[in-house]
Amino acid sequence: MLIDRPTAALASAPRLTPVPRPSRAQLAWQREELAMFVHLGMNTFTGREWGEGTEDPAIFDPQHLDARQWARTAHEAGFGTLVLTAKHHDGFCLWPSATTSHTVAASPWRGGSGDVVREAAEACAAEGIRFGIYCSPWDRNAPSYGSGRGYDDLYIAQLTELLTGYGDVAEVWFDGAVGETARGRQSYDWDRIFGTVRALQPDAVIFSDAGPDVRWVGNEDGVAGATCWSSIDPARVPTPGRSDPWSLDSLRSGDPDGQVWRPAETDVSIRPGWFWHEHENGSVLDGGALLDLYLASVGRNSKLLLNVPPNRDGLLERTDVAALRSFARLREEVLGTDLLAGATISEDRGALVITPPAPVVADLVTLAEDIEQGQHVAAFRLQVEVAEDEAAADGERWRPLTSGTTIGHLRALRFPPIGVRRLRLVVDLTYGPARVRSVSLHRDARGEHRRRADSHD
Ligand code: FUL
Repeated sequence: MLIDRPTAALASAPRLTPVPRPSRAQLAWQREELAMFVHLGMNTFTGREWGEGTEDPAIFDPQHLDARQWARTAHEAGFGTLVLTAKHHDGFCLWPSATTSHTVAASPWRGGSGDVVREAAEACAAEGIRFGIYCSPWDRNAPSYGSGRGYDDLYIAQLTELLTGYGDVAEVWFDGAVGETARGRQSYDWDRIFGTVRALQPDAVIFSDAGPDVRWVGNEDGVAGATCWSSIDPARVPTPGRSDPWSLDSLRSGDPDGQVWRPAETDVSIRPGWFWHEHENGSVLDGGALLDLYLASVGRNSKLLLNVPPNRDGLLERTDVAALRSFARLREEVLGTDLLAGATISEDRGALVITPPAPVVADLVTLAEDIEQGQHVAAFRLQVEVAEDEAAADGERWRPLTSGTTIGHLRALRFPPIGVRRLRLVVDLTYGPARVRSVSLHRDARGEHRRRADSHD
């Protein structure tokens, strides 16, 4: 239910820096909650995850490629953006780049006149979702890789083609992978790279470990930090590609005193690998597992970038499509019903008391903070009221239900099923005015099945 009044906090910590706030693009990015990653390329045909750069373009032939199927599946399952691997580490370009001959133009697909980037961009436009691009800086095919400026120029030329030839790009995705070559170790000119995106697609959000707009969550397991601030100290992760615990910890949790707004994106694959491999067809996450990922990422103030890779025909597998549909259905079943609908709110000793029209049984709570003015809540608790004869010796009728630290765009917390007559929200600590926008209770019947199954083990 929506909360129509300010939420008071018992204590307030002084902020050491001015409060960062999201830009319009960052807000739109986060409110979308779900984006689909599409890994397709040489690896789809070689069965590898990282190609060498020596693969023969003759093997790239996804004969039934249908980008409309990808975009439609994404859209129908509630995903707002599709991010395509225009080039992976093997350097093979899914568009006919003028910068290299290692592209789709040298493949048999569509007789050498195909362009996957164009088909994907047009499919997204036709299906009403946004389009994003991942063009790997690490390139094991480019002869100039490792030479410094020569490769920088090539990479900027590729980005320029991608950012000027395919309409609006909502997200530009960078990883920090670097390869050693006989020529040396390429160090990327991030200022120039980010500057190129800003100049050519000023409304796009730029993702990398080091932002600038959106940060990596620090792992590929699909789980954001239980504490997850959208603000971060940029000095802790100044460039992409660092894997020391100091950086990963910062990416995972953010920092309440961070000077910049840089929310976390959680990238994870629906399959064990990022690319399609036949032997992984039996290891596709099902709808329930995807809902768990959603609660552990979006439900921890992050955005979920879920990878769903097309097969050698250029199509998403039936299993993957079915899993996405079941994920959408489950989201609707579990989160689409707010058991606190129609509840009334009152105030009690600085806390909010929420009374549903009739007692409800719930096992999941979701809270949302109004983040337009920044993220402030650092600690909160939820309590349930027990009957008079169950009250503590001192007459206290509020029992702990669950508690957490940050809220942000969304915070989801599970607990064993419990009957709730009244719910009390206590905000213990904030770094600014608390603005809890909604509190909802849900029932995820799957939890009970699982627990039952567990108890049989
Ligand atoms: C990483 C890459 O090394 C993986 O192959 C994959 O593309 C993942 C999303 O990003 O940096």
